[in-house]
Amino acid sequence: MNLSIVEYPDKSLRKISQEVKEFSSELHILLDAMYPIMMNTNGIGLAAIQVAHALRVLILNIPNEDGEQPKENLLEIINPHITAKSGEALYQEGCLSVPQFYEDIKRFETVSISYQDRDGNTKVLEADGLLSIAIQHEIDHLEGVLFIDKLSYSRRKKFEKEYKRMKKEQKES
Ligand code: QAP
Ligand code: CO
Repeated sequence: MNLSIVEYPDKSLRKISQEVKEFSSELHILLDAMYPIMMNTNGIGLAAIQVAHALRVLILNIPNEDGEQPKENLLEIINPHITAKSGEALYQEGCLSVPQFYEDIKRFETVSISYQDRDGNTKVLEADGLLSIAIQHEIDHLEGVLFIDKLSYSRRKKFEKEYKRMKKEQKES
């Protein structure tokens, strides 16, 4: 499967992703193709909609203390639901679909989720720290929401201006 990252302002990022009903080889092929694209682009999280598949599928691989991302730490999360959330945390986020832009975003500090794995088994996970932030960021993608949507009006305007300039410079070179 040949995947590429869809970048803002592509409107397909605004689609609502659909629940996975069949835990078939097609799903496994998608998951297996998402992993290398995330690693090769220095990502820690990727939702299927970012590779043009509007399914409630996301992967996460949070770096350990040494900054490494061994494949054993890969999380494959399908049909997630947030079951509990608490606290507040500010973290400088980025997104593979919004390259070269990072801003502080306010999220819950801790979230609990229930989800399914690639075989359809139900799992639960309580997360804090970067994993919690990443889960919330990726679940937003399933609803067509980007982290830039959470910026204040003035910061969003600043972003649009900087981003347009960057895209223009990319085209010219
Ligand atoms: C979402 O984001 C996230 O702009 C995952 O040039 C972000 O993997 C979760 C990336 C922050 C928690 C905290 C972004 C790579 C990767 C870029 C990513 C870029 C290259 C973003
Ligand atoms: Co993202």
